[in-house]
Amino acid sequence: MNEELLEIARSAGRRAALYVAGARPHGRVDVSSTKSSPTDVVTAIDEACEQLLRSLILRARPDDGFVGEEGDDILGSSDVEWIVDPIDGTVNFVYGLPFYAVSIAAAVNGEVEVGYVMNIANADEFSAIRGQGAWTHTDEGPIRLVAPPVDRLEHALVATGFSYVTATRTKQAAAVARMLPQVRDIRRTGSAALDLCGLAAGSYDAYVEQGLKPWDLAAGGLIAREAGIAVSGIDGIPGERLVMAAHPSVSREFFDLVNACGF
Ligand code: LIP
Repeated sequence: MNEELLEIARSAGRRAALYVAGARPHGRVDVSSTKSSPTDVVTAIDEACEQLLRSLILRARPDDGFVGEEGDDILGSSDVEWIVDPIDGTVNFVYGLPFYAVSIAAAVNGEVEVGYVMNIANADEFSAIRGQGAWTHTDEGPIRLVAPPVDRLEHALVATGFSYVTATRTKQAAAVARMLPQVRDIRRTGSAALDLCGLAAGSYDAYVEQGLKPWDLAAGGLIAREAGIAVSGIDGIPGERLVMAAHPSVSREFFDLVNACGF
């Protein structure tokens, strides 16, 4: 069943990515509305992409539930719920920075079983099935993702992100300032899904962020875990309050550093 769910996610994700890439005008994309703050933007392409994903996925599995960033949730009658971010990294999409992704996860009885993420800007694809590993997909075929170890925390390259809400960002910036001297460096790319896939692919060694929604985290979190990354949060559970992730070679030290820096 999980293989079928991944094939649905991949097929819909590829169609949606083609739509978004084709619909994006040259230059900056018009913003149609905002959400949690004046900088939390939504575009008409976000909304159209989510509607496309919803129609493609529910045409294949009409009894499933659907939770998307931009639209009304659908309570299904099956055991499967789709968790979808049509464009993760919306600000990057608006500005034309090449880090924005379609992110699709399928949860069965509440457990994320399948994750699919594609960077729409460069067609980098990542996928995972729970217990069966994480993969990136190239023209030569799928390549298994196994995250590399880090020799010491001071050599860890850390990805992070910030809330759209000014008061929260201020606290996050102070925490990152305390962390920066104790790690190799910080990267802030603007897409949680691609940050987590980056850990799986060895582009980063650790990640910390607060304020993630289920659609930011579901697919990328599974892909990172299936590549051997420890993904955690408050009381060990990643969620909106905190997501922290690192290779097991430094995860204990990194999680202690996250707490010590005041995230
Ligand atoms: C984004 C996240 C990112 C976070 C951004 C934003 P969106 O999601 O993926 O990690 O730092 O502030 O929340 O809003 O582009 O779907």
